[in-house]
Amino acid sequence: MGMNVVEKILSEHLISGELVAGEEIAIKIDQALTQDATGTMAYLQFESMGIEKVKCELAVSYIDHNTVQVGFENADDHAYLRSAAARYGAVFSPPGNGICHQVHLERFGAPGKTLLGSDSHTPTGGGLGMIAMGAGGIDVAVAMGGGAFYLTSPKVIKIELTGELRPWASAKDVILKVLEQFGTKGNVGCIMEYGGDGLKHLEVPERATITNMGAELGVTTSVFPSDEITKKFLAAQDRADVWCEIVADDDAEYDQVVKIDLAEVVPMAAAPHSPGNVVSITSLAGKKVNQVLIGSCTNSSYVDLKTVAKLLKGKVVHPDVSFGIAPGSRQVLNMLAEEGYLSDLLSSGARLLESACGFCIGNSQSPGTNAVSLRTSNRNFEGRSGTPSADVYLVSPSTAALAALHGCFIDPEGVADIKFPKVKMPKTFKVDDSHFIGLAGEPNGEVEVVRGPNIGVVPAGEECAVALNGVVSIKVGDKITTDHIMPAGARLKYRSNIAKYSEFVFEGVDAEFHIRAAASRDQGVANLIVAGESYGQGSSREHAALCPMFLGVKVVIAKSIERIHMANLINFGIVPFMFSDQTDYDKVEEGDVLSIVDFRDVVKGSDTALLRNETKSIDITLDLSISDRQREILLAGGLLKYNG
Ligand code: MIC
Ligand code: SF4
Repeated sequence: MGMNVVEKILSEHLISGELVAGEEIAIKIDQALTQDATGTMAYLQFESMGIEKVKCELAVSYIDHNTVQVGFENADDHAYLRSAAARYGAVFSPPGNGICHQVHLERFGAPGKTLLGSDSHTPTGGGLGMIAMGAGGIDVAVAMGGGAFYLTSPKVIKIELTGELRPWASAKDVILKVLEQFGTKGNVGCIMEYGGDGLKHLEVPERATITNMGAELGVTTSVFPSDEITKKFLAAQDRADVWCEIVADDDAEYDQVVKIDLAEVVPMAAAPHSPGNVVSITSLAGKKVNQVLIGSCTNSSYVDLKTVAKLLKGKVVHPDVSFGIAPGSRQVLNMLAEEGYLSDLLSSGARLLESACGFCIGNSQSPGTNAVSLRTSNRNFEGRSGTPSADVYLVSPSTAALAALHGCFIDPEGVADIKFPKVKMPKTFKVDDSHFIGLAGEPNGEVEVVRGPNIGVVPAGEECAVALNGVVSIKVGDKITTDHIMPAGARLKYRSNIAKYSEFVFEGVDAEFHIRAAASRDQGVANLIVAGESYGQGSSREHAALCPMFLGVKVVIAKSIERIHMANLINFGIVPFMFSDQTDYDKVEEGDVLSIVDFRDVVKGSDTALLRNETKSIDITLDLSISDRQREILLAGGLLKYNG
């Protein structure tokens, strides 16, 4: 039987288990990627596991998230990461080099390889034909130490692309279409594999936009084949040597096949407050816009920015619009500068933002009260921008540029006076690796790791208790994102200091949560979180498990939990139960006292648990559907204890 692209790459990397959807498998990781906001914790855990050097083929430590440097904390984090990279043998990509996913695609990604990154948009690498996945920092630390990565063997969904995109419709609109169809929940355990005739019209950066925002589907990852287009891209990056062909066999099988005719894709937007809330631009035409921001790991490539420059050349953006651009990498920015496009952008009124995550993570450029903000990024969760009352729409670069010019949403097909500027891929990119440190990847045990006062310690988990006696310290609804659980933005600088960062758990949902939780923890009462569907959507930040653990959270009971967050909960010893009957969600309220008498035995080997709601005198059945290895981790009190 023939193999699809996913099977080809996974079978080459399989260490244990079978490629049967739903089974736990372990795979070898070739490349690892960290960014500063999750990287400090990843390296602290790497160190606390006693690993002496990076053992996978390549590890790159990027600084791209916390570059605002208000206060000493960010700079201290950078110094820690820079010295840790030198000591343990990782490549260091300093601030200014660009956003990890964009830079990795340009300079390091390679077809057929596996990549594990402590960032949920690591699947960007799937645009090059690699299996690239996001995970918690501790899983990446294990992979950097040469350990296997455990995941559920995926179902593979083929997205068969036919036809060619019309002018004004872009890769962003393709992934928005996929999101419209599949939504942001219910896709756990799947990989999207793109194929079909339409591939020949999609360049690598466009493919990467699609795999990047595939993260919002909640899938394990997304992947394109590695073909002649991949080869051309790598050659233009002066990396033809890493190319190999990986295409699905003619008789490859899939769990599901969905067809998309690219010619039918129209410009779209994800409306507030979810990437899955997809509407057509036509339906928004005329709506006033206050802010337009172009950048992020989704849409900040050379072609994206050049398209915008061509649209804006010789024009001035609308006076009511605050317009910012953040080129994805030093390479992109340099090329725009050398070729004069940067000047076109600046003359149009663009504010040049750093080549970094910046606005996307909400640590700069927060919109005004009730403002409408158009962004080319991938997440518009409520409050992520830093302004809870703002309405953030996610759009393509050309939709954003037209709105910047006109001060409102514009249906591009109705704009008679502007022609769509089709930008071709450059034959060669401007390659300059001189700013990476440690490209040889040699560890140097003599280097002293720099630890400023913001570099905390990794809190230790506690062994699983015999019985659970606890209280529902918070009850939340559906689609609670990791931004709700553990806000980034202004709080980002505390990522390396768990005691401090824990004061902000659920800050935007219930600012008193941390006080209540710490009080019951200190009285020896376990905290439980009760949640609806798709709990823990979004970021890979393990802090959304680590900080609750620090506050004494022992259990999450939800209708469903997203993949990366589920793994993070287990890694930090928090037991992830599901309601056997989802209507039981209504039978538990905040403040209810709950118990599971045989808690440890359940964790050890039972698929169900009987939860007693002492306050309401009722019993509720819960499911615990995890692997034996995950049970061991929970019993030990988390992965660090399990490994130690
Ligand atoms: C995000 O886009 O939410 C982030 C910030 O990149 C996160 C990582 C983090 O929280 O540091 C992600 O996507 O994993
Ligand atoms: Fe950075 Fe935004 Fe991409 Fe996350 S989604 S890696 S914050 S640019």
